[in-house]
Amino acid sequence: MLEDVINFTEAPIDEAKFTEECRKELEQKGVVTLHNFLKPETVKELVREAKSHSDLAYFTDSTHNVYLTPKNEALSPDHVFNRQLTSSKGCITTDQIPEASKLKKLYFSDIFKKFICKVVEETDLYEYADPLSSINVHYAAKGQELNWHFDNSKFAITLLLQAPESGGHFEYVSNLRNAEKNEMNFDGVEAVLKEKTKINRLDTRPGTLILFRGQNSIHRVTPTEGGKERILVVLAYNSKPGISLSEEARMTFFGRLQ
Ligand SMILES: O=C(O)CCC(=O)C(=O)O
Ligand SMILES: [Fe+2]
Repeated sequence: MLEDVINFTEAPIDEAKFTEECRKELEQKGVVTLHNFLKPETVKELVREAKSHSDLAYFTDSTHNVYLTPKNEALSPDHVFNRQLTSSKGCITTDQIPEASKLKKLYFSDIFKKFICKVVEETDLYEYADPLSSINVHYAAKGQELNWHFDNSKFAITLLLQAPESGGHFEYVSNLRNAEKNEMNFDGVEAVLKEKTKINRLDTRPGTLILFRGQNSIHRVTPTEGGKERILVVLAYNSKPGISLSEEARMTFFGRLQ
């Protein structure tokens, strides 16, 4: 039952009025935050489940530019396009999440997909064709962070399961570039990296769902502080069936292809 997963009183995602409010909010702000989206007992269950599989997590200490692209040798090594940032992220993949998990119930639910379709203005949404990329559980222990980047995908859905004692904040600057027009906004990115721009921070708590347009909005997650790890779920969909995450990205994030 989806009612066991989603708190429909706080987030009536099956209602047209609520759905339209979320669509408008995403259009205007590039982000929708739904607190208490997950039922408290579901959060507890999912934390327990995530912890029981954390030994399977693949951790990478990767370096990347903010655009998540290979270097451009035509530009100097210290050009902002080539600036290398470090991220340490560990996650488990769709195939490592139990079939009976409430995460799968949510991800494959028609009601949830229909809601997301309307909010992001897509006709249909499909799972990834590869067995790894649709649902990921991320773990960030003390000192681990996800550095500044723009996403490759048009939108992302996250669910925070466990917040650290401090740190682990999701920070962003909206509409810093225009990927559709191939605008990179090097000066804008430079200003963010030098912390000369006003940076926004999202208020997120265990059970909060965030729907975020990260392709044009630069964002990061600050280092976890304290002994309690940050645990977060990413749900990813495609607008067309049969699409796999690129082999390069799968090797970087998961260390394997399947
Ligand atoms: O951990 C988060 O809150 C955001 C994750 C993220 O930005 C990403 O996976 O691209
Ligand atoms: Fe991201």
